[in-house]
Amino acid sequence: MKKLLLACLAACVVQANAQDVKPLPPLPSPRQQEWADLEFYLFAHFGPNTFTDLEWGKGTEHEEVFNPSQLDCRQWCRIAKAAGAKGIIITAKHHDGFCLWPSKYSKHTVRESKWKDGKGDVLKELNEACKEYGLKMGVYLSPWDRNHPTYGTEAYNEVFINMMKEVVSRYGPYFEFWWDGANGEGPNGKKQEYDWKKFQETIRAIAPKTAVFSDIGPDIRWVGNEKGVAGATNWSLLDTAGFKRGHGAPENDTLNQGNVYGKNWIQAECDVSIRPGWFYHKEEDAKVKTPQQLFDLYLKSVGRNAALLLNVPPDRRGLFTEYDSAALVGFKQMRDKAFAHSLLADKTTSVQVAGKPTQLLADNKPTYVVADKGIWLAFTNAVRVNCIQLEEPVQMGQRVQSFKIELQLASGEKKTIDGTTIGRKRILTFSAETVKSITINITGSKATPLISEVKVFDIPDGILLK
Ligand code: FUL
Repeated sequence: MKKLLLACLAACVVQANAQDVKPLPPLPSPRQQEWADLEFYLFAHFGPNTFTDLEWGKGTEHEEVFNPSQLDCRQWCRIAKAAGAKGIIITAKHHDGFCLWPSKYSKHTVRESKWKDGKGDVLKELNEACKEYGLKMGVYLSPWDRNHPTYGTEAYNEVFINMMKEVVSRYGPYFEFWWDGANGEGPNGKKQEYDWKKFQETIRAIAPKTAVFSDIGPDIRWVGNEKGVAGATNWSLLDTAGFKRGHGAPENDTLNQGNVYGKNWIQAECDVSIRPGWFYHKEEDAKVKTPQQLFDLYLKSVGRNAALLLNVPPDRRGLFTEYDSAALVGFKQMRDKAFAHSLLADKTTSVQVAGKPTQLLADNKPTYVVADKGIWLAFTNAVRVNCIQLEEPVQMGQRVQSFKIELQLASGEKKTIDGTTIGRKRILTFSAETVKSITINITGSKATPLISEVKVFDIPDGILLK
């Protein structure tokens, strides 16, 4: 009965306050929302560099160098799945121009290698494995090409477009298409003028549901560093007028934090490698990030309104190594332990919004509370707390500019935590306190502040970096 009453009051609060709230543009497109819900997925840098120990292949490598002895994309997918990743983006073609599929538009491909007598096709194998394991597939295609004979001439733009069409029609659909902004010299010493306008028209026409990444979108933006760290202030909004991809992109700080009044919805993605390099190097086996470090990156990416694209480079066998796989599984176990149970789900908790009891709307995304009068969480018995998660209903636009959280401690003291943006998900961690109640006040907002989720956690010791 009490539960029913609470639910009814919750509904009343939502309806009464929410009716005059209008969405605040810019808003995410359905394609962007679907992508954002994935949160965490893998990158796989694989190609001739794996065998030559380089990071940027020269484009002159003989195709024979590419010869994985036991390539098994199902193993990648099995591990990705165990890590709780939702998809894998593969470097179909890196700057060295080598194509991991037998492209009609290049003579520098798996077809010219000795691997499987030239009959192999990494994209096909990954596509099949992703389907088997229920993972999404994405593609990285570098416009910079140090091998293609047409690079540096207008003809290359057509080559790149044809390659996009080829990989989409053969192995699509993709959840994400990754355009690298790097632009250096090709084999004839010339740089290319990329026809981005045409590239974009093409990808929209052939893959309308695919979210497209580059430094400045159109759908997903680079976070401005390769460390996996989004700004503590992070708007999903960006001004792109007057900017270009690559060298003409906004300052890294701007990409890292977005623009508070940005005209376009372009959420950030944090790309980072599990090892120092993007490609596999044996000497880095001992430098794989620990589960704790990965957990910290999760807090600084997903927990700061961005996505986490974690690179796990297959080795010369064509397999994820035991080191990477152990770290990934450890990372998953930490997430499971940390976020298994929100203390607000406990019966002894009461939640009030604007002075009225409510339930905070777990797993009910279209719903939210108007939070201009504060949210109050009280525990009958004091609880140990070191993490609070907040979410805005981003389909209504990103609104909150600042907030203040006050912890009323069992000792009688108070502790205050200040924050700025929230967005899709904001996870705050702090040293553990024994808490009687928590007050969340939105202190700055571009429009009526809306909150769709609050969770409170006691993350076990040994997970958070000191
Ligand atoms: C950069 C490239 O130059 C690196 O090799 C790597 O692929 C990284 C993800 O993007 O622009």
